Amino acid sequence: SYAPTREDKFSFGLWTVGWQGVDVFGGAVRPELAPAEAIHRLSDLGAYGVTFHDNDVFPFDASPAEKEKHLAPFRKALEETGLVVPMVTTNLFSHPVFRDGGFTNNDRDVRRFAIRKAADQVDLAAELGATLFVAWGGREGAESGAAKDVKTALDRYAEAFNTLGAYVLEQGYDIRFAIEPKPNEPRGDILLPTIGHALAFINELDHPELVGLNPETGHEEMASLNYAHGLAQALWHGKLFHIDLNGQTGPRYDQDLRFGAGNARGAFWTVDIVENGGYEGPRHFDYKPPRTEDMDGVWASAEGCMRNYLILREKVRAFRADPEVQQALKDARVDQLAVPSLAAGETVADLRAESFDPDAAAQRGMAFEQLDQLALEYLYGVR
Ligand code: GLT
Ligand code: MN
Ligand code: MN
Ligand code: MN
Repeated sequence: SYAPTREDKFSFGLWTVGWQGVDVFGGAVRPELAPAEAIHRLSDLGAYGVTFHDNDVFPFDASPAEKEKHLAPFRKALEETGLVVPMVTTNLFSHPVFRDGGFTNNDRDVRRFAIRKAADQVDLAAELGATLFVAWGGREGAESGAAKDVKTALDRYAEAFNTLGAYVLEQGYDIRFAIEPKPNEPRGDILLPTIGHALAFINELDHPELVGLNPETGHEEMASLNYAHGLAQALWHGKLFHIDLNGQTGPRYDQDLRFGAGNARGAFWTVDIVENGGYEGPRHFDYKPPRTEDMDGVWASAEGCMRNYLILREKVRAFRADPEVQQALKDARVDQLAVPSLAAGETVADLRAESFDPDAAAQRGMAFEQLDQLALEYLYGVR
């Protein structure tokens, strides 16, 4: 059976199952979902954690007393279910004040407010025991040319992370930040559009060790990039702090399908790298139950995310354990890539001193197709 347990570390954003289906062409198709109810339902389905934006739980303009009123049932549901909050994030995109973004808004007063709003949510993260703070800058960007001075905007973007990093250190919080790249939508061009852009940006910060990545399947695939490769590179840099799993069918609008829908082959290699690449964080789903669904469909899709992950995990394990696959890996010389090209102490002079016959080497095929076919046969369910 593919029934999830808490050891599987599945988590969901409150905004996923709580999405009412509002899009640019139509209004809500589903009722509001109280955070406490979402927590109970997700717990019953086998999740271990929930994540949320400040304004998924209390309104934008809530007074401190109103905040507490909304937080009380939320906290109670966490206690009753034992669900954890591994990650939190801030909504710096819905309110009209963020029409030009938060941290990189041209208006200084809005930037100061955005940093303050994020800092408030950092406090709540610490209180709830969350160790990760996701920053999705969906409104940080532009549709036009001269309106956004990108180099200066990056100065302000860095300033925001430096300020929040200093705040976390000063408060002694055990919290790190994870930037979530996205190429476009809602802005025409978003800043830090891919994993690679974000990795390079992080290196310019005051405390790069405090900042990593939260790559989302669909966001990389919207840019025709290979999500599993992106995760592998983030791991290589020690920067895979969190993941947003969902489904996407090629370069088009952000579909946020349930995990395993869309690019199924990509999902197979995603599970392979998540399971075997050294990532130990939550398996977090950030998807949107399609607008066609009622609440039963919402819970079916949440269950589907976890089942698809477990189905693929089983297939990946069987693939890796198969002696035929191990032979095919050898035939493809995957093990040879792990041998350094130069032995210890060797230099270019040693390379020049050796004889190499390119024409002979050029005769060798790589035997990759045979290996890939084995993977597909596991995916297609015939092995
Ligand atoms: C929003 C966005 C997601 C981000 C969330 C975190 S909010 O739904 O589309 O990809 O992960 O801010
Ligand atoms: Mn996301
Ligand atoms: Mn998305
Ligand atoms: Mn999204």
